[in-house]
Amino acid sequence: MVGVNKKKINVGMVGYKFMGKAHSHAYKDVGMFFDTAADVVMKAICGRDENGVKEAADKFGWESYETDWRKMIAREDIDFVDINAPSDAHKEITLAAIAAGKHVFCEKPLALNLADGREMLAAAEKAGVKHAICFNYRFLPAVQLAKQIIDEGRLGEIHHYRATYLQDWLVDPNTPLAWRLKKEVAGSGAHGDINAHSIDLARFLIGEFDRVVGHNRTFVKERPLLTGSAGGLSGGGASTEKGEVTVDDATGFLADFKNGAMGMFVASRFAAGRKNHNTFEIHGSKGTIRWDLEKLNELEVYFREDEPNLAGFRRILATEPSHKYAGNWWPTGHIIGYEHAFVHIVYEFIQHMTTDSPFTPTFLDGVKCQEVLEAVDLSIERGAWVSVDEV
Ligand code: SOE
Repeated sequence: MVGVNKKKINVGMVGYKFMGKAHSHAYKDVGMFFDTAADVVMKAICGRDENGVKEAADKFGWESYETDWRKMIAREDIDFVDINAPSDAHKEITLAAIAAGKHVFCEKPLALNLADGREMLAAAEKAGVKHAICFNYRFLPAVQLAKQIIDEGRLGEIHHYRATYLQDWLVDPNTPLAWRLKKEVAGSGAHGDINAHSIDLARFLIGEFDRVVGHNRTFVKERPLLTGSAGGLSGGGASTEKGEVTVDDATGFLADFKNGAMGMFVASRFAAGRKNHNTFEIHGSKGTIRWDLEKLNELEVYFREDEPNLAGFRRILATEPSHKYAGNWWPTGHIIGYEHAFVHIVYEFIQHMTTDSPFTPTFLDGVKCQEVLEAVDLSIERGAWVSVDEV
């Protein structure tokens, strides 16, 4: 609820394309649907291309725009900095924001590598600023319900955790060489980009990883260079010149969890027909739950205690007021979408910054995720299992 006498909290954001739009929407909507402890003010949006960032400021409703993030971070009227520029910029911008005493909200993956992520976490903790990483999928009502079911023991002992994150935006070899395909910019390909989400959801839902062993592929080794800027996953023009793809197109791995569960993960951008197929299926001694981002309001459940002649999977539509966050939107059955998870994480981080309420995922979760990502990479180099505690 927006109030005349409420405190204000001013955000400055670096990035204005795909995630910049999703985060801008969250800042605009959050006060309309959630009773925040402070009203968030969209003070400044920052991007290198003045025409592009000016258009975004006008379209998304930012009070001002900057083309130099250092200038924006130095502004007295900025309380926290949202970093959703490409991954190679996360560390430098985040460390500068922390040094300026700002709270920080960073898109995933936290950094290009584990050492950088650990440096960012240490800096945030030393400075005493609040820090968050945007693992948005934790904040969907059906995923929150899955966690409640597991935490209440309704699945019993967890035996299996299986996750896929499948897209198909690169299956065409003529799709240009976007920044997500360059190791020096993205850090890794499907692995750091979307296995990161599956790893975070697994940690959120069933706990810590013990050891992993993986494999990966780069199916298309070179692609047309990109001409012009591409906002989303692809788009932009294709040059006649080609450049090398320096990241994985797909990475799969097996995992053992510290609680004894067995894990299987695969992330691919070559799964023709799968558009944003982020799924998990969890089997326990008392039953099973399954979730699919492409049907994000639904949770499939199976409980062994059901009468045998009535036993079977059933679909729970997580839109009841009792389902976390769902009640803030619409009456039951009026479903929500991908963008609403960003509103929820923004709400929780605003509360964390202004009331010191509990909040995860913080940079620690970003580092824990990076540890699993790098343990998988090391296992691929060695061709053998790697303990996550080793990296
Ligand atoms: C591209 O794979 C992407 O935009 C990811 O970067 C996001 O984190 C994911 O939520 C959707 O797909």
